[in-house]
Formats: sequence, C-alpha cells, structure tokens
Amino acid sequence: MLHPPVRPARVHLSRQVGGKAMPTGELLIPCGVLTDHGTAPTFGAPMADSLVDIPDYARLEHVRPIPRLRAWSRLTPEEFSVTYRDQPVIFEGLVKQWPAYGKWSREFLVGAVGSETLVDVRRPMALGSHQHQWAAKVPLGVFAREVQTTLGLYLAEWYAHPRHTALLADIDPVPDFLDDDWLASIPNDAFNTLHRTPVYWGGFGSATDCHFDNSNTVTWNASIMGTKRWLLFSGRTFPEPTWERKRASHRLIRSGIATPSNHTLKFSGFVTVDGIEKYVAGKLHDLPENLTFYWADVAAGDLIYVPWRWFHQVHNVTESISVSRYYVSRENYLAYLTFLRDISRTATVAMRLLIGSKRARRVVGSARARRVFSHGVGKVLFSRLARITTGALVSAQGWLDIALG
Ligand SMILES: O=C(O)CCC(=O)C(=O)O
Ligand SMILES: [Fe+2]
Repeated sequence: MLHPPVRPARVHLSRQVGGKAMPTGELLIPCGVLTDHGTAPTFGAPMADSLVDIPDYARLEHVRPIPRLRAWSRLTPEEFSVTYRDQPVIFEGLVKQWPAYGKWSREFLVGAVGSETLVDVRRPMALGSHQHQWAAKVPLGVFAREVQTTLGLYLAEWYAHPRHTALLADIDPVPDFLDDDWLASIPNDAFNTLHRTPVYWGGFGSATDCHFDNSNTVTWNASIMGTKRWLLFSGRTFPEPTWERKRASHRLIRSGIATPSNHTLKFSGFVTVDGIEKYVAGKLHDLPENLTFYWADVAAGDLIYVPWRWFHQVHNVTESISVSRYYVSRENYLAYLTFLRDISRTATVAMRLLIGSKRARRVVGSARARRVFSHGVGKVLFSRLARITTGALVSAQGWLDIALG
C-alpha cells in the first residue's frame, strides 16, 4: 500500500527546564496520517535542538514516483539486469517473507546484540544559525530508548552482522535476481557478504544526505520496520570519476540544488524541493541536463533497488529499521572495473581473473579454493588484493573500512 504523502507543518517546540517551558527551536514535522506503517512521533523529551525537515516531493509534478513491482517472483537475473540496469524500482512485499519482518523490533535487536554493546550514533544539531553534527558511542540499550523520542537520532551503517552472524538468517530468502553477488565468491573474509550488509535504525527525522554509493556498487535496501522517504536521480552524467564522489556532491551544493548542511559530515547536503523546482525551470547551472528525479515512501515489507552511481537521499518519516546490501553483479561489473582501473591496474586485472567469468567464480568460490586460500601464501595474496581494491578508498558506506578492520 502506498504511504500517503506527509505534509510538513512548522511548529515551535519547547521543553521543560526546571519546571519552565523553554523555547528550543523550530521543527518541521509531518502532520499527515502515518497509517499502519509506523507510529507518529511523540514529543516532550529534551530533543528539539535539531532542524528536521521532511521534504514533500509529492507536490512536484516533475518528480516521478518510483515504479513498484508486485509480481516479481518469476523475474530472472537476466530480465532484472536488463530492465533495471538504469532504473530504480521497489519490490513490494518481498521483505514480508523474511523472518526479520515482524521479528526485528527494538527489543529483539537489543536482546540479540546486547544492551551494553556500544554503537555509533549521530544526530543533527542547530547551534546559532548553523547546523552541526553530534556523534557519540552509546550503549545500544540507551539508543533503543532514546530513538523513540529524540528527533533525528540515527544508528546508520551499523555492521552488526559480522559479530552476530545469526541475524543474517533473518534476511532470507533473497531472490536470485538480487543475490547475484560476485564479490562473495572471493575466498577472503574481507569480501564476505556480511561486511556489505549494514543496518540503518533511525528515529523520526533521521536522514542520510545525497550521495551515490562507493565503488559503483549496486544496492538494495529492505525496510523491516517503519517508513523511509527516498529521492533518487542518476549521477552517471556527472563529469567526476566515481572515486571523486565528494566533488560530485559539492557540485550539487555549488549549483544551488542542495543545501550546504548535512547530517553525516561525509557527503553533500540535501537536495531540496525548492532546488528541484529551480533546476526544472532552468535556473541552475553546472548540472548535467535532463536529470530525472524519482521519489517514494518505502514502507516496512518493501525493498528498494538502487542502480550503480545513482544519487540518493533518505528521510525516515517514522522510526525505521532497514538493511542494505552493496554488491557487484552482472549489471555493474564493468562499472566496478572502470572504478578500480583508476585505483589500481593490478587489482583490476586480478578482479577480472577472479570474478570475470562464471567458470572463474565457480572455481574461486569452491570449498577447495577456500581451503587453499585460508592460510599461508594464498591468504596473504588475497588480503593484499583486498587492501589494494578497498584500502585506497574513502569509504562511502563504510563497508570497505570495516571489512579491513
Ligand atoms: O537509509 C539511509 O539512511 C541511507 C541508505 C543508503 O544510503 C543506502 O542503503 O545506500
Ligand atoms: Fe547509499
């Protein structure tokens, strides 16, 4: 079911300090009905120093709804890679088959991972006329309590799976057309799917600013709880090479389509409704022509597919939990090599030998190869390859850094 558009309203908030109501800033909160996909946020905790603005893309006729597919069960990897090589799409109900759906809740995750486990959380904060980023390591139990009332609080890119491998069994089955993960055949831990499957757990108003994912990977993001609002457009016609993602992002800010403030300190700002209107009216310069914008609310139970080098930004319109996977597959293998070529020719040749054909992937991924390469010279060789292919990069979603410890 489509989530109804949520129209923001400007409200002034105050908090109780020593029995007195203190003004604490201005928020844009959605006042639309949040329906069955999540609960409306409750206010009252000391939290109102964030500037939270959920964009209303529905009012822009030039921003297209992302296509939704209900009858996906017979889709083959071949059909998928042709139809969606350059087109985001939502697979409705796909996540409803997973044990995680309905099972992953605040209580479940705290129980599975441990309430004292420290996690990296962030939150935007307005100081004076500027927005800043607050970040800290907090016990998961504290985060799970605070996320219910603290606007914008985000546990993003959380790599819980390598330590809690049992959680991976909860995101299964992944249909073949979304499970064509060529890196996973490489017999070195750094390339394991576990290191490319982060969790995003955020409160109402938490957000990730506009970026495209590292290494020209393709990505899917599965909504397990709550609703996320996505905006996407292709970054393939931007002149910057993929490893200069930051410069591509700064182009967005310089042109005026995006804000200079962000929530992560890593990427760019947020593309705004006003910015899109100006772009469509031909008032902005320095941007490729004919950009087409797409948006959707992705509710619990649905999965969004993001093609390689597509810009995307996300606002959580309710508290939400989702899980992403970044990977190399038939539709982005050449794009991945193009990216690698700029980093290391040796690594590019090695990757072509290892994953460039079906036969190579079968041999390299066999139990025998894993045994041979799990120690001695083989292990050293693959660790070196992992370092070359990944170490030189400034990570987008973190998986490269994490994989390499
Ligand atoms: O959910 C988010 O906040 C960001 C997700 C994202 O950027 C991704 O899955 O690649
Ligand atoms: Fe991303």
